[in-house]
Amino acid sequence: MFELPKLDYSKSALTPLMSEQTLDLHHGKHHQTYITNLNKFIKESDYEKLSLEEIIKKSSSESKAGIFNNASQHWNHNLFWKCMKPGGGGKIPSKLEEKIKKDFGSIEKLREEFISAGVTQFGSGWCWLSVKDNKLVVTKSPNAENPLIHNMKPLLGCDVWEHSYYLDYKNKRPVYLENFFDKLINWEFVESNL
Ligand code: MN3
Repeated sequence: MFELPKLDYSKSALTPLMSEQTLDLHHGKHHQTYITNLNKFIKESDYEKLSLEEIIKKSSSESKAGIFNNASQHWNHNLFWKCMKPGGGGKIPSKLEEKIKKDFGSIEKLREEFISAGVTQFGSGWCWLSVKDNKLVVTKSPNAENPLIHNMKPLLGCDVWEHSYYLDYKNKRPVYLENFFDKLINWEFVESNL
């Protein structure tokens, strides 16, 4: 049985960039619902004994949409909560900074590509910084889809479903993404995923 992970910060700790009300609903209701559904779908099936990543890959290859969507969203949100911290953004640790400069040219270029991926994801989805064949890449994905199924290892993910920003930013998804990148990212955590 999968369980809702605790946040590493209080629900009010990211205010005003991400409000307590948003975290209450997003973590307490939306994320919990994915977990409740996942547990229900895999109960007494051959998925029950697999790890979350194994469930994502198997359900993707078998086109089991119900299992895939809920398993992938559980994984995505686990990453998302850890990618943020109070007083985030700012200086990127040196090992990750060097890798970003090597693969993107500059931090500014990564910022531009990452925000653009999130802004241009039509409808619900995610934008990502991942490693593919040893190189850092920015991608976007619709709905629950996760870079893992395309043989990438996500280091950083931002949720651009409306439930992630609408209470705090209304329709201004670009401002949400700028604040996420500049003031919320836990770069030490992102580097630890390298
Ligand atoms: Mn979400």
